[in-house]
Amino acid sequence: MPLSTPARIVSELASRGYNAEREAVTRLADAPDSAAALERALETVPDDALKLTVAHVDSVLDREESRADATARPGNSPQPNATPTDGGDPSVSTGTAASQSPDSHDRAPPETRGSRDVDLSKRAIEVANDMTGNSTGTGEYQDFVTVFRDRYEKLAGNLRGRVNHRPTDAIQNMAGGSEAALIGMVSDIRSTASGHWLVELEDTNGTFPCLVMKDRPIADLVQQLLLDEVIAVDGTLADDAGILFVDSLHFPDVPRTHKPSTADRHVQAALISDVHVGSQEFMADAWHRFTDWLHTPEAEHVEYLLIAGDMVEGVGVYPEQDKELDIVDIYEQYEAFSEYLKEVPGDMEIRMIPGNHDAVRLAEPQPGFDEELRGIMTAHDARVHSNPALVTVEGVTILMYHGVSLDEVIAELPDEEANYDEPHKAMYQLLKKRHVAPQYGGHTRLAPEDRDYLVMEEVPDVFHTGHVHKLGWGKYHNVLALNSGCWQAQTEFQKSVNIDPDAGFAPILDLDTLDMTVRKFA
Ligand code: D5M
Ligand code: FE
Ligand code: ZN
Repeated sequence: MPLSTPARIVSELASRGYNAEREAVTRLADAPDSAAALERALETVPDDALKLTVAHVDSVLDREESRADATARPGNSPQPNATPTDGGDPSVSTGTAASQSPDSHDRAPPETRGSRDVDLSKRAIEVANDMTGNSTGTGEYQDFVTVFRDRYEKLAGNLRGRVNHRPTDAIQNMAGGSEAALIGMVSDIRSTASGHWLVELEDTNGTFPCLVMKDRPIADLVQQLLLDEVIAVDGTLADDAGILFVDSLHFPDVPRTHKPSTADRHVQAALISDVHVGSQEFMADAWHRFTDWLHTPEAEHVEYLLIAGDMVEGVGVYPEQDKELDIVDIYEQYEAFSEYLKEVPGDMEIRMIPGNHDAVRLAEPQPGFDEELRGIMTAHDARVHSNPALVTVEGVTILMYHGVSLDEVIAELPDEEANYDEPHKAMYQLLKKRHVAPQYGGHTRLAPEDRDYLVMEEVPDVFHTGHVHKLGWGKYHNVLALNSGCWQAQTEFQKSVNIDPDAGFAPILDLDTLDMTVRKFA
């Protein structure tokens, strides 16, 4: 098996019972013949040692280099720079904005990078709800019926224990004045002439009108409703049983008792999104400072990098976008992105999902990249899952979703429930609705599949989105909701509509405590 990527080197070492310093893996990956270098480096490891260090790798690469130098043409000496490291010089970026001006950035040479221990045997990552390669939808009417039915069934399952519901057609036949409950998808929301709310609910048998009186406290909840979400209502039927007067309204929601899982060692993940490589506003200097910091001892526990979409700027995403493109070819954008990824320490595990700027279909769920794009992005064996996907890292379940529906939630709901300055609050609404993109037909496009991949069947421990380019986080019923900002400075469009992006931040999540720290690199 060719051992050209750090991830392959890492798994090869792990299969032979070795741990490795991060930089050792990076250097092996950069060697002209990684497999041979690995074999020779292992020969230099004493029998009782279980860790491959930079010194081991350098000892064989130095020999190789001098051998190659003897035969190579002048000026053509092979990679990498194999200067020995003292194993922990933290003299690169501290990760704070003030510490370095963009101009002082001098691509950190390997010798200033710390070499850190990674215990690869402790790594664990599992992915669920990834529909890449399993797309079945043809976009026919019947597919929409199937996906909405599935949404209804799954979310009704969450609500059944809370109300004693009847199907819509059975309610029609009940005696006027009786107590009744139903579970349905919101198919219409209207205010009546006298200011009350008429909410029409649809189940698999039909629809039924429900009236929420404007002076009831639950009227506030109507303001939080989106079309197509699934709720339950409890109330009293009118005398002619033609309408339900609502007394209580229930969302599928996250139980308040939810207990998140945590990792059983101190390990961290960097959760970022919206890199937008290829845009003139992509902040390369901030990115370099971030990746330099990842090589410092301060970041030694950051073993995972999760990217929630918009890796590149894409082409033809918005009108006039081409005026702000630095790279106009989408494949070249991914090639450039792949180069930026190579700055990340070689042993870090990278997982990504696409966003609306990436080169996959816009309709959600969005599958991970095709073979051609995967072929371009070979750095680190970075894997691309679908949007959304459930990524469980050392026991912590992270729901990754790009976040296009957040624009919709923010536009539709009252400001105190959802706004651009507090993007996590809009995420709370999605958690409450247990669906990443409830409303169909607006900003958010839907590709019907054999089931609704956008339902949150499982309560995540962490909900990670991007898209709105704003940083914000908070806990909702013990679930950490994080919108991770971006790496793109304000675009002309954003200027015109007063969007002030939070750019150049890297939120770092402790997987053992679910505490967050945010580092600024801009
Ligand atoms: O989206 C970044 C944010 O900016 C997101 O909230 C949408 C909004 N945005 C950006 N450009 C436009 C245009 N041209 N129309 C409408 N909304 C826009 P991103 O997906 O990263 O571009
Ligand atoms: Fe974006
Ligand atoms: Zn986006």
